[in-house]
Amino acid sequence: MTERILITGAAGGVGTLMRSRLAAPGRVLRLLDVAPLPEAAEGENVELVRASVTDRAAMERACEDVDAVIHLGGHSLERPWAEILEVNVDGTHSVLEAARRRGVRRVVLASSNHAVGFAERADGEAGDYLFPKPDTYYGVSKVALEALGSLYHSRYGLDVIAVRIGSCFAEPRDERMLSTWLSPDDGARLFEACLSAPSPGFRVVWGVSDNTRRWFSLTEAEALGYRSEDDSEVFAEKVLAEGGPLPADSPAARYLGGVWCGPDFDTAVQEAGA
Ligand code: 15L
Repeated sequence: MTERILITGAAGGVGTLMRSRLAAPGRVLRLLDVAPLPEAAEGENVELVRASVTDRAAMERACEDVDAVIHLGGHSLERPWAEILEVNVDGTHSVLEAARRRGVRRVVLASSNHAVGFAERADGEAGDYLFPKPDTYYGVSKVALEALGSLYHSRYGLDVIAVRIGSCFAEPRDERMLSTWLSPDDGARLFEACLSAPSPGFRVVWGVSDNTRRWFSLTEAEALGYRSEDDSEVFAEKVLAEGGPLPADSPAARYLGGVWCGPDFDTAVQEAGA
């Protein structure tokens, strides 16, 4: 039987890294984005949908005959409040509501370390389900995403897994990412575990590789069947030679969210001009 997975935000950074990695025999990837998506390559089993996650009617059509949704869509960086509210919060509501109406039983949500960005590194390994401590409006939207996922599980019985992604890039880019890195291959392993775990209910899991310098629990992700095979340490020498260590007393060194906890990400003050 053919399985169909809808991926929102498929043209974005994580979506692009996952497109080839989540391809599998007997699986159709329905790729949705408001931005243009690269055409299907030879032999690629994909359906392309150009739409915004905020367009409820389009989302309902996109959820037709779908087995599971991986919701990566939305702003991936800090933005003014109105934009975060519309795209990240309303957008996630639209995705979950479309899934409910079309009978999709499982939704995997891209949450972020920035949902708990103001948690202090000195407090030790960040556990699964660490209470929210967002560092930005973007972080607040990820807390809302998790709350919406919890609601749609409790009230409607959808299986919902919120993955608090660390830093999913081809390679770690700075010292912090030696701790927060989720290798693209591990990302695909984790999403596969989220898709296949029997009856997960509602979960919040960390999305990171088993890095030597990891600050995060892997307990809940491993309970779903995830096994990391990568470690950022292989990049450590190069990364530290390029960027050097962070000043120990900087917000970037103190908090999980790194520089997002510093003044450059104080959107309220920037929006007010004071
Ligand atoms: C995120 O949530 C962002 O989407 C991504 O661009 C990175 O900044 C990442 O977090 C991170 O914290 O490294």
